[in-house]
Amino acid sequence: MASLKSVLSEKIPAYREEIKGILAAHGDKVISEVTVAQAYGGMRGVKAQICDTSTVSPETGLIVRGIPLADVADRSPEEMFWLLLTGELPDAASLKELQDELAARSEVPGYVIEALRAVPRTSHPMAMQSMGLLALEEGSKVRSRYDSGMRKEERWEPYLEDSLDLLAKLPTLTAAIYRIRYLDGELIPRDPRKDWSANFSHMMGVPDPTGNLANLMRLYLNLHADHESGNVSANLAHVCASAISDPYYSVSAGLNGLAGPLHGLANQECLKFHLSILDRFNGLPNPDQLKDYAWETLNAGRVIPGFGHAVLRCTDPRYVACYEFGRKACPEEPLFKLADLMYQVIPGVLKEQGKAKNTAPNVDALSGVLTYALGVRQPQFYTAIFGVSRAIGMCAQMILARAVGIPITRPKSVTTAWIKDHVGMK
Ligand code: HAX
Repeated sequence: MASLKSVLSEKIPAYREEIKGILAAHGDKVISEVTVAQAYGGMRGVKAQICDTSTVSPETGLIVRGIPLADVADRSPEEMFWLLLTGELPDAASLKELQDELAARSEVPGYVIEALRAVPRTSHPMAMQSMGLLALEEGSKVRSRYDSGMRKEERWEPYLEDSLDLLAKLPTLTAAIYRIRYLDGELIPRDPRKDWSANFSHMMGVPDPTGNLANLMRLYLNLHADHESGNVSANLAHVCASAISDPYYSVSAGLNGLAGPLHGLANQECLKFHLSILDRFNGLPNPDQLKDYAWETLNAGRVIPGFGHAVLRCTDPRYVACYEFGRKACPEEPLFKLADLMYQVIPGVLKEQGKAKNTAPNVDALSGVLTYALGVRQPQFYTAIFGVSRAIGMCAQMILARAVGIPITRPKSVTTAWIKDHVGMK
């Protein structure tokens, strides 16, 4: 048995040396070029940042520390956090120690709950989640250690401490948001017999007679944890933490990006899209009706949520894991049947339109469908569930970045006048 901190303490010196060696021998080698189109196009495909927790292969999807997602999809989110950070899965005793540690740190101070109660019930759960983390910042060990003069090599330690606190409290905070925002505001205490994700669904208090919702949350919180570092939420958190803003500020920044409809909010948008279809056709449409509806959406200048991806050029393996889950847990649900029909119809429509580079579904095409089918009927809340999970990856990435002393992010921007001059335009 080992603690996460002791494993990291052992591994970090070698990791630092490895990077030092690469930089000394190959620091001047070119790994990417940037075209004018990429500079105007969201930097798509520009390789200019290191992320060792995971990588996204366009052809096969997420690979976590060299392991295809499908091979670790059945692990717990706590195991995923350990794997992202250390490159190994914990043994049973080490996992138990991490889980006990998270349990011991899970209480959210009363003033934070009061702050959540103070905002209007029309506030978006993502705004409340981000705000809740900022309220928790008061307890940051990064900030207090920095104020008392911490050495640069030590920075990863309080980042780990804050991350453990933050991750321990985030399910409590987010379940409280659910109960304040949608129910009677009575909070449910955590159950000491349950682990991190089981407690999250327990504290939300949605009836779960089959246990399927708890199982879905375990899968969901594992699958969404990390997706390398160029995506909006991870990138925002990374950039924010590069200024030695602590994990509360940095994860909050990441959550603010996750709240966008082209990123994390897509699960909410996707579910709304599914519900609108069932509503329009008073049940399942036939394939032709669905095709017409999809064209109507595209012709109105809107995207089809849950399809396409900035990096992936295949069916998202997270979608596949959700599909397998749904096939067992709720195969007869009209929403699940509709998702299946969309899988058959939408790629063809997008191909015919000829714009999207990837016409296959991403995880958002199913995650909301399953969450709704298993009893969480408030689509606006879904991105907050995603946030609980994505915080795992954001924290892992910023701990490692501090461990190897990645400096403050500061790419160079250029003006349109500079571009015109550079390419020889008058
Ligand atoms: N429906 C309609 N049009 C689509 C589309 C879709 N599902 N996916 C891509 N396109 C369009 C783009 O809007 C773009 O159109 P313009 O040239 O008119 O701007 C064109 O196809 C080329 O886009 P792309 O290069 O294939 O994709 P991008 O990297 O620009 O964008 C997105 C990737 C995920 C934002 C995009 O596919 C999209 O909007 N999908 C729907 C929303 C969605 O599912 N988002 C969740 C993605 C997963 C995620 O991050 N989850 O958090």
